[in-house]
Amino acid sequence: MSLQIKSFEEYREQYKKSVENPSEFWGKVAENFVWKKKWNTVLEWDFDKPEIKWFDGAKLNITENCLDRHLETRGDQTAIIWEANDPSEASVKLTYKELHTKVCQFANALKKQGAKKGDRICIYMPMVPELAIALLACARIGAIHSVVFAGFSASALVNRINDAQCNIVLTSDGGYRGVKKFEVKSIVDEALAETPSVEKSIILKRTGCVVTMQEGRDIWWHDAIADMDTHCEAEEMDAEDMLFILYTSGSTGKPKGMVHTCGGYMVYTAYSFQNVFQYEPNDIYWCTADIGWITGHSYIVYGPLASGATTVMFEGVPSYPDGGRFWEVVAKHKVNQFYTAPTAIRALQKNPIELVTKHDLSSLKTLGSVGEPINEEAWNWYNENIGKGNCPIVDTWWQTETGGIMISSLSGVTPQKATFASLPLPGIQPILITEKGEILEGETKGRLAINHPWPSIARTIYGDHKRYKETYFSAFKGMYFTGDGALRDADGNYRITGRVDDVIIVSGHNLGTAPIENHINEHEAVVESAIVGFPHDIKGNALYGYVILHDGVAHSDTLRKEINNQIAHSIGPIAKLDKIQFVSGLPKTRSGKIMRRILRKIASNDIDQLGDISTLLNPEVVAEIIEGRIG
Ligand code: 7RM
Repeated sequence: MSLQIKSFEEYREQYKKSVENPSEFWGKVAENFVWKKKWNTVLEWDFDKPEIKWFDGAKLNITENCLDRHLETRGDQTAIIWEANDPSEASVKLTYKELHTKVCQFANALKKQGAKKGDRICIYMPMVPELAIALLACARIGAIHSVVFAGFSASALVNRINDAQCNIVLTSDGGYRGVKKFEVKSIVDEALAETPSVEKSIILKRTGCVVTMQEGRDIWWHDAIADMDTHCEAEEMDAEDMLFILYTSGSTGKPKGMVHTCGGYMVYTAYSFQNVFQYEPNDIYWCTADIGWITGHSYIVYGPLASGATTVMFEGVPSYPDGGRFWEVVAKHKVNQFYTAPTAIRALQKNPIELVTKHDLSSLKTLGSVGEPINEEAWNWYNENIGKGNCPIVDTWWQTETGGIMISSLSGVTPQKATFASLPLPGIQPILITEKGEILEGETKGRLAINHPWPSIARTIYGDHKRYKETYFSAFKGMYFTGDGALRDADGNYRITGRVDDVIIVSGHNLGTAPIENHINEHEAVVESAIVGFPHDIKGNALYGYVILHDGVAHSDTLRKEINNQIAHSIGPIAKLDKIQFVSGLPKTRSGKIMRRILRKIASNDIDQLGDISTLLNPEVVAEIIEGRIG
């Protein structure tokens, strides 16, 4: 792989160059891609406006980089391996040639249905190969895709379709996820009653469930592609034209439609993919995320395909038919790079170890983690049982807004340190800063900001540039603020400690919830925990802990005492919890992030307005927690 850094020394050299002369550095990286016209300038930026332009004046189409350019060199290599929810259903392998054909064919179908450059197209589909084809077909014709995770409710879909004024919706009849066969089209029908901008919907048949088709609006996918030409000229796009919108929920208010553009996003996702995972030709790479999240966009579809990789797409869940499914799939496809989330690791860690040991995991070379801080216990379990102490773990810190991985070790190339995301990628300039804006040097902890643009930074919030500025560029002048807190060790490694909105001030002491949770989780009876603050007459705020215990462990005050002793011992008595509620689960977003907003409200007995909980992975747990609340 032409973009790969191969030694720690080279990393240091490249990093230095990227900081000293970012334009020269990224200009060179960008030469590894296919452009229809070269750029006038590599970078123009102003974080005050804010305005960021990478490769201005350049023309390209990202699908020519993900597909056409591989046809000669690796046309018969598998581009996508699709693994079904049901292990007895045959997997699907699409070569680069086949993928190219299918993308072009569907792109023509989109045009026939009236799609054109600049249109916003909503994609609400389960994890089937056609989902990847849909993204690429939109990109082929210059339409802007807006993928909505096919598990979100009709009202979530309405908000997102209306915000972007989408004219077409791509969907399926239904989908499979674990034991569930769920409806998709009926949710779209419900949503489309409130989305006047939508003119057409194309529906893929997946489960064969009964659907109602609306004359003039709805058309089956197979009918839409019938007779379509498999040749489709790629639309010429400006580097700064929008490639996609992806919604991310803020801690308050309506979701933010993050806008990513064609040139910089392509360059950075491919560059970071090749370096972080150290993908080698013929490797099989698997990221378990759903394409409904940024991780799926960047590291199932665009980054790997722009690198000519073989990427696995998985329709199912880690627990079906049993908790060994991930390892079965690794063995089946001889996966070399495996990328998942700490929440999945923690869940799988609870299973009997035979579910791991009965599968041959010897193909694995690199393990990845993303989405939240990985606690030491989970890191060790992953390292020992999955990597057999033999696979570097890349703990990749990044955000929907950053488009690509920002801080991570490069597998086997730069040093790793458990629970630390470690060093910034070339081109990424992290800063630790106090709440008041004083820049901190050396070994320290603070708020994490980035003081220079990188190619895949989101350019705006769709339709709300003011909110973009306020959210990311107003906390610290001239810097992008991540919303996360971090600490830096003497070697410059970063450990992300969690969102800074998770800091609670108890009796004047700033307490981050993440370290307290980590210490609680070390208790042998504890699976997972979440700490929030609630108003307290004397302390200002006090701590409320929600704790999940291992199956069969009795809830007792003795255990509450033990947990508090452990906190007092490891952090200090100030961090002891006033209230500890044992729960069977924590409310989580679909991407595994704890919804602290809800827990905070319950702890404060403010349960009348919990807000929208329909997008949660496990909304049912909320009632249980309210019921068992400690007043
Ligand atoms: C990729 C993704 C972003 C937020 C981010 C952090 C947290 C993500 C890590 C992490 C610690 C990590 N995009 N986060 N990765 N925290 N270590 N390796 O997750 O937009 O959905 O979330 O997730 O708080 O700000 S996201």
